[in-house]
Amino acid sequence: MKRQDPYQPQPQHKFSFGLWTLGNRGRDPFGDAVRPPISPGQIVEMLAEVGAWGVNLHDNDLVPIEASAAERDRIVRDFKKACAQNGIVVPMATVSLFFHPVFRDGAFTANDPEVRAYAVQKTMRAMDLGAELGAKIFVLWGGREGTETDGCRRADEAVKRLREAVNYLCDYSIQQKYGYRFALEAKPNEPRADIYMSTTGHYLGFIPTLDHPEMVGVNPEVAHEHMAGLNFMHAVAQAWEAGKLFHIDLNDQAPGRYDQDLRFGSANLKSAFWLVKFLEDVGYDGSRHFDAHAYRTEDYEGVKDFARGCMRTYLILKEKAASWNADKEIAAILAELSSAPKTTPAVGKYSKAGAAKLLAHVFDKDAILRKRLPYERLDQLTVDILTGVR
Ligand code: DIG
Ligand code: MN
Ligand code: MN
Repeated sequence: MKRQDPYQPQPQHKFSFGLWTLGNRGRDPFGDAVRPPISPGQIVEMLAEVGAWGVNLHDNDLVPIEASAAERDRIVRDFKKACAQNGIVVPMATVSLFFHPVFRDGAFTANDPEVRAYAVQKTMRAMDLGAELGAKIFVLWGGREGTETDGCRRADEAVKRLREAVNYLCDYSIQQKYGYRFALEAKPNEPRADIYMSTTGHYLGFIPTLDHPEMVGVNPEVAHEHMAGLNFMHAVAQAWEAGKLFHIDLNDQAPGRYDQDLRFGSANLKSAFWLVKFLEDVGYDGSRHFDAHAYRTEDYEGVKDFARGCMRTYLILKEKAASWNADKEIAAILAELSSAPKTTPAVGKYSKAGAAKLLAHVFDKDAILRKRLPYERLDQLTVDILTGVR
C-alpha cells in the first residue's frame, strides 16, 4: 500500500497563491512571455490539483481595467463558481496600483492629485471585489510609491499622502462593514529606484500614526527584506510581537539582486527553516501565501512542480522544526544558555527597591566569561537535522 506522502498539503496548512503567481507567463525585462496565457478559472483548477487552500488576486488579475460593469459581474460570477467547484477560498485581495502607466509617478503619493484620487477610487473598487469574494485581508504594496530623483517631492509629504489614503480606506471598510484588516507590504526598490516604506520596520513605525492603527498590520515578503540584506525572520518576529503580522509573502531571494520571487526555500534553506520554525513555534494562524513564480524555463507542468515545491518545502521544514524542538542535546544547550546564579537581580519593571538592589549588586565578570556559549555545536546540530543526518 502506497505510504501517504507526509508532505502532502492539506487545507489546514492554509497554503495560498496569487493568480499572478501561477499565471506568470515568464516575461522579464529582457525577454517575452514563454508560457501561453491561462484564465483565472484554469489557475484555480491548477491550485486545487496541487493541493492549495486559497487563491489571492489583484483587481486586474481577474477583472480587466477597462471592463464594463456587466463584464465585471459576469467574470466575478464565473470566478466564484470556479472557486466553489474546486474548493478554493479567497483569503486575501489586493489592488494593482503599479501596472497601468497612469501610476508611473506613484499612486497614493503621486504628485498629481488626480492620480492620488484615482488610486483611492480604484482601491475602493478592489475592496468591493475582494469583499464579494470573501477576502478579509487587504494587502497594499506601494510598488510605484517612490522616486528616481528626490527632487520630485518632499519625502515627508509622501508619508502624509500615504497616511491620508490609508486612513480614508480604513474608514471606507468601516462604513461598508467589510471587516478588512489591511496588510502593508514593504520593498526597498524596483520598480522605482527607491520605494518609500522600504522595509517592514518602516511600516511598523508608520502604522501607529494612523487613525485606525488596530486595522492595519504588515505583509512581510522574504524576497523584499533579503533584497535589503536583512534577516527576514527578525522582521517577522518583530511584527508578530507587535500583533501586526496580518499576512506573509513566502518566496526566496539571493541578496543584492532584483526581486527574484523564487520558489520558497530554494535559495536560503537555513533562513527558510528559522522562519518556518518561528511561525510554527508561535502558532501563526494566517495564510502561508506564496508570492513567487516558476523559472522562465518552465511549462505549466513545471509551474505545478513549482507550486508543489513551495508547499512541500514548507512542510519538510515544519517537520524539521519539530525534530529540532524535540532534540535533547539542543534542549540541554538552550537550558544552559539561560542559567544564572539565583542571586542575580532581575531587571523587569522598574522599582526604587529593585533599582537599589541592582545598583548594589557586584557582578563577577570573570565568572560570567567562563560560561560557555556553544553556538558552533548548536548550529551544527541544526545543519545535521536539516541535512537529515540527525
Ligand atoms: C509584490 O511582491 C506584491 C504584489 O505582487 C502584490 O501587491 C503583493 C501581494 O502579496 N505582493
Ligand atoms: Mn516580490
Ligand atoms: Mn509580495
